[in-house]
Amino acid sequence: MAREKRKIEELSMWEDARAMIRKAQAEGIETVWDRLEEQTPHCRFCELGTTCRNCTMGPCRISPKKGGKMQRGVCGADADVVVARNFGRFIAGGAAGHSDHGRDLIEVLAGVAEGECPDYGIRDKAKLVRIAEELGIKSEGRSEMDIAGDLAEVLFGDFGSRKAEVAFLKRAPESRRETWKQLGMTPRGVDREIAEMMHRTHMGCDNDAPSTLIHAARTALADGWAGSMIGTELSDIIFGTPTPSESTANLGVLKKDQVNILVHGHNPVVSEMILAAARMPELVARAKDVGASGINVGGLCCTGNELLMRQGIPMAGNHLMTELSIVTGAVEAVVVDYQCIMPSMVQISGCYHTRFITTSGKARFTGATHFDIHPENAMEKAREIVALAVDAFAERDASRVEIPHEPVPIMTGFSNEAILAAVGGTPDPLIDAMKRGAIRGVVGIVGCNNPKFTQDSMNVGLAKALLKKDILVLVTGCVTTAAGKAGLLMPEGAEMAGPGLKEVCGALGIPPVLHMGSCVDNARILQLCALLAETCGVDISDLPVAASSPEWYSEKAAAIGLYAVASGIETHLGHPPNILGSDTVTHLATEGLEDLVGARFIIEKDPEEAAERLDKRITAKRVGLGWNP
Ligand code: SF4
Ligand code: MSK
Repeated sequence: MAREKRKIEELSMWEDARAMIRKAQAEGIETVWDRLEEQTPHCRFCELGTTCRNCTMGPCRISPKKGGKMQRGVCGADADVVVARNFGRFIAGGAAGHSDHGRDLIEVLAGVAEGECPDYGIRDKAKLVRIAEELGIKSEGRSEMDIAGDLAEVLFGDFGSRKAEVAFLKRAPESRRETWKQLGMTPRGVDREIAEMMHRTHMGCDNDAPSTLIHAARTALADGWAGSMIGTELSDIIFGTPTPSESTANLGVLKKDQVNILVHGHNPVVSEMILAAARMPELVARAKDVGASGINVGGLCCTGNELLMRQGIPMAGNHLMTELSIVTGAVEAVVVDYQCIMPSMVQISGCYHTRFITTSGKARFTGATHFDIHPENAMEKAREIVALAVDAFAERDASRVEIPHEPVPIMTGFSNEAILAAVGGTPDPLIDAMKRGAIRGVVGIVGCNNPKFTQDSMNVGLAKALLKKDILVLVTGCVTTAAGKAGLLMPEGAEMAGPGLKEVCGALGIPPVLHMGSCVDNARILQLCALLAETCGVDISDLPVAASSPEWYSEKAAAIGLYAVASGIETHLGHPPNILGSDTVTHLATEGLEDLVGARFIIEKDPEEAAERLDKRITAKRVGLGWNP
């Protein structure tokens, strides 16, 4: 029987999205939902994770029918081995993405130290000194540039093979590090763990699913405690540590009378320059010459989050809004760096006057206009890009412009430094609030959109359900815009919280959901958990904290989930990774890891039920600490 096509209301919970899906349909523009429809049903073997293409004796498929034919690949690998290998490579892909992003920041810092990147500098000097000292670099009597150079060297070392453990691992509680050591999970070097994952999963190597999964966790930990953490800390040093500020979100942030430039991707190295160029008087004057009243830079996905956190730019949308933003007909240019950028955006841009501009040699798109941006030429190229966008304004077809909705206000900028400052400089007041049950627990809701879900329904549904239980929610990545559009990123959102959380938010003037940044900034959450654990004298797995990625889609999100679990943080996923073809792997992920690392994955597609299950964990941990449940 043919499946019924999903109604527009089932595709997204947001009116701005629905309006643009309607417009796309009316204009004959294909979107992510159309392609999902065409791809459904997906290959069952691939969904189960039991296809293997790791050599040319195959490709092979392992049948889910126990005892039937095709129980092993040509080489003899069974379902457990195939699923574990696929999952390991999936994690390696995610860890590589975050970590290569982190490496790009080290290169900028090294370039700044050597005087080769005049467009960049050190905006948070105190943090530079603090991090350098933390990593054993002397700062007294030395120039900033010398310190920055040494810091870059130490962090470059985290990518290699010469260390017993990555530098920031010292931030984890001793007991956690001991667990990792016992399990052979200590991340030694980012590139080393990723390369070893690829090696282990070559035909004829690691043919024991648990062993492969332990290394997958090690690879993910290299992402969380090194690649991502380096990305976050160096972005703060170079571009400034975020402090609370207000902005706006949804497609209504686009301006009818201005040149609209959307920055998309993950790394602030390019987007910070685009923003700086867009604020230059000569380019604003050029915009006025073509009839616009100014230049408006808005954010998409995580590059948007980076600039929102530090510069307060408005957020046009998250992952599933990226195509739809162009459908407004009001976008002169989409400027991208890397990750999570749908290739279809090139075609959709081509249906309008929108210039689709790539900036990284690592992320070229056929049909895009490419500007090869390096730290040495960034501002010069950014100026050219903004000029191109300004000139495109003249080609905008006013009859095709539709900007839905008024933007909603949001509050952002909650770095750990800002959170600690808000509670008086130490974690003690936060812990006191947790002890007395005003804040019963903390859950980080992070990650993506996935067209398989009604956009943001899980992200928002889970956040709301947790708040009611006096559980403080931290968000990063694409959940940010979801929470913002739902009114949860404003202090007034505390009205939706339980009495304890409402009281704390009211006293501090903060929202019940705190925005902590982009995908790499989940490292901030790791660091916060480590700090809370150290202050309480316990392991991270003893804390009433949890994580969730309700609508995740990417390899990076899986890596985040795995480093959270391996760090002792129970993690909910709205749907499973492609592992269900192996009982061993599925059991390890959802049960067995609890015995090894003190946390596991929960898979649950209903937000209320997920909140119940996370609450159960939080309650158990509170009891374990001797706090009232
Ligand atoms: Fe098939 Fe084994 Fe080759 Fe994979 S590694 S494609 S299971 S023969
Ligand atoms: S951008 S990884 S869709 S959060 Fe970081 Fe959003 Fe997920 Fe990409």
